[in-house]
Amino acid sequence: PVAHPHTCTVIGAPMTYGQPFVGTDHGPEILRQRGLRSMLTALGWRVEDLPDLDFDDATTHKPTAGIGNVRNPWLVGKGTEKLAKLVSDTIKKGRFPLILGGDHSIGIGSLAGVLSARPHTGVIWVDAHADLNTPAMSESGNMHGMPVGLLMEGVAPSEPVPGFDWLYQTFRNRLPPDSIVYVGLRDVDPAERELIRDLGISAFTMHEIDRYGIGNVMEMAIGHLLEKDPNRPLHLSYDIDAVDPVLAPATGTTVRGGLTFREAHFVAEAIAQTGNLASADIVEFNPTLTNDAGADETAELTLQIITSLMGKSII
Ligand code: Z70
Ligand code: MN
Ligand code: MN
Ligand code: MN
Repeated sequence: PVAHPHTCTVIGAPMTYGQPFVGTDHGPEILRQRGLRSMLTALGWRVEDLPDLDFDDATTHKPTAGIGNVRNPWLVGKGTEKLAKLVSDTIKKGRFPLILGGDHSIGIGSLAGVLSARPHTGVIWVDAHADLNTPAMSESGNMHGMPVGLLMEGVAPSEPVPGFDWLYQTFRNRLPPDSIVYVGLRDVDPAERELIRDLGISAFTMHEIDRYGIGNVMEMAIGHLLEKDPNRPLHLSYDIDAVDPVLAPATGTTVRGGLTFREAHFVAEAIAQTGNLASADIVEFNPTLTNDAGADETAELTLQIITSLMGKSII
């Protein structure tokens, strides 16, 4: 296990520009209101709670429209640049960045920041979706479907998307295809499927979870990332849409047949138990897309998953 930090820096990343809906910007404030800080303190963490990043200042001085096939590239680009710097600085201070989305386009900033501070990081991507699109591949133009694609070695575009010069200057580290594992996939675009096959990316879809059980899947997933270096730091990116929409209805892209309540927690518990987890994002909670009961339930589940991944054990 890596020497684990004792201070967790909570980074609110209220991004909405990576997908079509408002509402994902309420995630950080709702999780804080529901007692995130005291739950972390109860687990033994010192907590540094920073003000949410401001993702709206870019609207005043940069073009906001889509460019080519990409929606809001300047807004996502400027916002994720801020996040990348903060994540990298936080890790260099010896702290654990806990990044609260926001839509999953913030993963561009998280991954860039993590790879800058610790190039050898292994990544666990828990999601219904592969988020492996590039602008050239994407059918939607939504940047929450591109964080892995923009950061992966051999996949990332050779020229910057407008707004992403920083990703070709200071944050040039990329993620090798053997340094990520997917858990929970069930809605993958044809071009993404081809890349996963061609690059041999490790993917545990819902089919493998059904076939082997979540216990074996997490053993294989973590084993894949840690086989060459058991001390390797791990980054977890947890899209709440990985969880079945019956349990987590408050998200932009629900896909039936997701993780059960216990599977959703087991994923987080298994990663916490490695002792290697060094940074995490939890994304795509959107309280405005369902009724109040659904929003409450999804918020509570998100908070519980965070406590599991930050070290809560049942006994
Ligand atoms: C699709 C795209 C996506 C989340 C939807 C969907 C991507 N592959 N990600 N919801 N969280 O538009 O690229
Ligand atoms: Mn310790
Ligand atoms: Mn996602
Ligand atoms: Mn998703």
